[in-house]
Amino acid sequence: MSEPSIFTRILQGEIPAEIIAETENAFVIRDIAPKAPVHLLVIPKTEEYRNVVELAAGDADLLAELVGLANSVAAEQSDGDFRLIFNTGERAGQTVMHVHAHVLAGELDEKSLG
Ligand code: DGP
Repeated sequence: MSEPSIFTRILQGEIPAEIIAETENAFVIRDIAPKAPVHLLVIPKTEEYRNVVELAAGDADLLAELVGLANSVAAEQSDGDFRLIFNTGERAGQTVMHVHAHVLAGELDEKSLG
């Protein structure tokens, strides 16, 4: 087994982070380095899928759950409009190989990319 991802360690309480929303299969934290007034990460509890392509192929229902959770936290934390970004692969800026969606909301500009 490889080491648990940083998000699994957060979920298990090993690394401090406020879980601001949670469903049966996913949870939400604030990004440690926000790129927008509201910058959240929506993360499946399982780290089985490294990226959104694997998640879509392996568990489309879980992908839909992430999108629904993103929508509800964006409505709670901002005006309901949001940008949803899945960095996929290192050259696209993905640093944590445990699939997660960046939710960016508030006053956004073209640089507000997760
Ligand atoms: P990505 O680059 O797409 O893999 O996004 C990973 C994000 O995770 C990055 O924007 C920063 C965030 N992040 C990394 N470590 C931590 C942490 O310990 N706590 C929180 N809240 N966010 C983290």
